[in-house]
Amino acid sequence: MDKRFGMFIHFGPVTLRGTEIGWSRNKEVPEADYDSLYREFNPVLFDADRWVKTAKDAGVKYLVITAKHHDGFLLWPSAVSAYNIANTPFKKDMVGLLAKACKKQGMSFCIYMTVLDWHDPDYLIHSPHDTLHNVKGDMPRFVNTMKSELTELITRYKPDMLWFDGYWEKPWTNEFGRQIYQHIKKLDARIVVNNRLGKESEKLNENSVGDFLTPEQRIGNINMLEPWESCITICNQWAWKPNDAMKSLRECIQTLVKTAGGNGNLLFNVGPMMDGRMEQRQVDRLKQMGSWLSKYGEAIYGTKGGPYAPNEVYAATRKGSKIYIHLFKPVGGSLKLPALTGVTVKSARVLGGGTLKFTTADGLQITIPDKLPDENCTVIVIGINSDAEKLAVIK
Ligand code: FHN
Repeated sequence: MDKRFGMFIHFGPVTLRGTEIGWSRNKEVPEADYDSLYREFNPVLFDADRWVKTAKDAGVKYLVITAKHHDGFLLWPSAVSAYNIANTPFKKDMVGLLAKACKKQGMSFCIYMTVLDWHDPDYLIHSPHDTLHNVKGDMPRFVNTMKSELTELITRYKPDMLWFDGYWEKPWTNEFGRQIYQHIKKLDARIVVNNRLGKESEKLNENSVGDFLTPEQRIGNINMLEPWESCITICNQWAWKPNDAMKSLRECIQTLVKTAGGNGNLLFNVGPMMDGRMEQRQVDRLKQMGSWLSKYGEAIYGTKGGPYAPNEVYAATRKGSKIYIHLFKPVGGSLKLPALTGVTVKSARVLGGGTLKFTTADGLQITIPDKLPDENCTVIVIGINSDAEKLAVIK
């Protein structure tokens, strides 16, 4: 959770069509066409070191690659299923190259794997768009195949975290989820697992399987008790889409800040192009986020969310005796915050800038310059006389 900011990468042969990974199979792309894309898949400009450097330049601390998405294609050379990258013109072990580049650059390496696989005849649903004609399938055999694939991924690439997906379809059960979770922990007890092995997706309890909550395409609510991570796309589509709308720098920064302000992480998704490059405009946007974090990262990494719950004007994070107020818009010269009961406010200043006048006569009022030092998100640091992390959340 201290890492706060991850990069999600959705990639596979579907980039040859520019449609959504998995979901466009049997929809925009006929099944036979989709399932033969691997024969043309050759991202010759893929450079693992460059992808990881792009992540580092963005201020990202962990990277999650879709090693296997719902279309069943494996981005690593597997002895379990022939539908894998070794049998493409590209041939190279993309997962292995990324794991190596992450290790070299000090980036935490993580793997995404789906528990549904519309390509595998053992899985009971062959297409989300045509559930009337399900295949016979064999789920126990399907789960064993998954265990073998996970054994390859865990023993070869030693991921720090496994990000599962696809829990919502009928054939998957909590019991299968628990079997997989135990299989993982037996191989490497240190691996962190998200909550999408289980059917319960909204809370961590006896019906859920996994270690953290995963709100998707939205910023999670402030939650000081359960670890959570929002997964959100920098564009609209998860996999690469030509001319997809991209989020503004303001929206990118404020999404990260509001996530941290809620005590959560942001897993921010990019979809590299068919030739293996990330779009330059996305690389540039990520670099702009990294430049913001190079100035204000102390207010994000290793902090807790709160004590003020995020809203449309500000979000708050805290560490030790400091409270960071992340201001999203001008406030007409004065920012009024609810009182911090039982606390003495000792100082207020712009992070990286000058001191600010404040009064605690009526709540906490801080004088704010009309022109904000950073129009996307200005950070103010409040010094108090106690441990800010012990304060209750103020909504
Ligand atoms: O179906 C997937 C989708 O393609 C994407 O991988 C997201 C990322 O979390 N998860 C599923 C949609 O909930």
